[in-house]
Amino acid sequence: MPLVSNKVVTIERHIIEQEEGSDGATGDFSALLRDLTLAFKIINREVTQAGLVDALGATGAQNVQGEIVQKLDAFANTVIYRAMDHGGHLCGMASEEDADILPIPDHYKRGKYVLLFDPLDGSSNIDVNVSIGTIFSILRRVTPENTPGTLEDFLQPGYKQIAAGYTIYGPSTMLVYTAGRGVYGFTYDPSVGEFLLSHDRIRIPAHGTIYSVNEGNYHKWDRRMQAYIDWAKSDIPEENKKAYSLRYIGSMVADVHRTLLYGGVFLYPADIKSHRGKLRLLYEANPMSFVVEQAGGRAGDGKGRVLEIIPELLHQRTPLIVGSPKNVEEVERFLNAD
Ligand code: AHM
Ligand code: MG
Repeated sequence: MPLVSNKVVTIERHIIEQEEGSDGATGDFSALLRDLTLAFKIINREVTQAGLVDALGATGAQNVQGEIVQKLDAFANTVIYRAMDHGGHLCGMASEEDADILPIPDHYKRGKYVLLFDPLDGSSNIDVNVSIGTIFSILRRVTPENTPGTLEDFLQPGYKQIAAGYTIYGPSTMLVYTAGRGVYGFTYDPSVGEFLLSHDRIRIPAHGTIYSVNEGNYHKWDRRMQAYIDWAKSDIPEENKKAYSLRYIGSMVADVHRTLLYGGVFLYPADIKSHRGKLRLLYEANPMSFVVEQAGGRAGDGKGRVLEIIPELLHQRTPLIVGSPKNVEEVERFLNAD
């Protein structure tokens, strides 16, 4: 993958340059992404301090600033809402943490986009210092301008996304996004407080040798899914195939990020307990599928393309198979077998 050579490009500059090249650009969209970036920086600050909360906030209930210590996912949720409610770019938001649409307060201007987000994905990893992430998706509203956003604005298929991406809080913090013209990755430099372009035009390998799935669910899967996993971890000399490696972090952002860079496949299939899988279509599957497709990958639910699913519910779940095009085809071959 080509690393950027000599130019230092902040995410802000990059977004502006991208928007300048598109028809009918008003700067509105750049400003929206800029506001979102601020929220990610604040969340990053808190996530990287997480282990210190107990040490510093000895009384338990308050941190060093005298604020009530919130759980990190609730904190991230509040930060994104507060960073985005007054910019004038959105007519509503929806979060994995909230049952209903989050309205824009009446005293703020309403804009032409809606934002959907998972404020801190990978909840089981939050307290153990393992990579977690924020996922976002932006759609253009379909209801009349200057009115409050309604469910109709949110329940749009994933191929209508204007932009999507994620921030991964790991050994370093990275923001990866697409606005429909390729995928770009920025690494956060805390010393200057900026996300700097580090991964230009990311392309996923056509095929990889890693599969990523919670194999503890094996006995709850359909036999076709079991057959794929059995095949994936087998040496098959007549096919010239070696056993794939298994990597599973349990944070979708981290597992998909690795898949994007190294190739392979990430799966969260349906099982006998969860007939529609676990992951949420609007906050998790759609944005990650958009990113991976834009990088040359593929994303399906076992029946068709994830981005073509017509959502019926805000918190709808979907099975997900996402990654290198050839790996996803391999899975689909098994799932479509008799
Ligand atoms: P969350 O939104 O509660 O964090 O759940 C989503 C996460 C994904 O990041 C991850 O891929 C998956 O749940 C892991 O689930 P499991 O623990 O069943 O393997
Ligand atoms: Mg989640």
